[in-house]
Amino acid sequence: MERVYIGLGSNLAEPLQQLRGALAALAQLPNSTLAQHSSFYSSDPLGPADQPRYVNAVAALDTTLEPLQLLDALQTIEREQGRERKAERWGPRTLDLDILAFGQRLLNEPRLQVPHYHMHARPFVLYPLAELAPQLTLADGRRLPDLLQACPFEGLERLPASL
Ligand code: PH2
Ligand code: MG
Ligand code: MG
Repeated sequence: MERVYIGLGSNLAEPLQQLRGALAALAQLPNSTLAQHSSFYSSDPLGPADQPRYVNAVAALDTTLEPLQLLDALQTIEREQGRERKAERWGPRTLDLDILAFGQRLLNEPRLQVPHYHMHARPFVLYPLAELAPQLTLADGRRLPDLLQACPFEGLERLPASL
C-alpha cells in the first residue's frame, strides 16, 4: 500500500456536491481505501479571474494501484462528473482531481509529474493537506511546514462542516 494525496477542486455546477460525489467515487476505487479527507475551502480563482470561486479539499487514499492506473481512474471520475477539457489554461471546471504526492515516488512522465509542482504556491492545496499530514515531507525534499510558512492562508475560507 502507498499513501496518495489527491487535491480536489470545482467551480461549476454545485462545487460542494461535485466534491462530495468525487469523494464517494474515490471510496469505490478498486485496490484502494479512502482513509481521510480534509475540510472544504472556498477561494477566488487562481488564473483567469472571470470565473466563479472554487471549492477545494484534499483526500488521503491508500492504494496498490500504480500511478498511471490511478491517474486513469481519476480522469474517468472527472469525465463522469461532466469535466470537459478546454484549451484555456486554469479555466473553470466541474471537477479537477490532481495527484499531489504518491508515496515517496518522484515521477516525471509526460502525463504525470509528482509531487505536484505548483502546490507550494497554492494555499487551497497546502492548508487542506496540512489537516491530514502536517509534518509531510515530499519526495522532492520540500517540507510542508516550510511551504505553509511561505504561503499565507490569505483568501481562503474554511467552510463549516454543516454545509
Ligand atoms: N484550479 C485551477 C486554476 N485555479 N483556483 C482555485 N482557487 N482553486 C483551484 O483548484 C484552481 C484554481 C486549475 O486546476
Ligand atoms: Mg488543478
Ligand atoms: Mg488537474
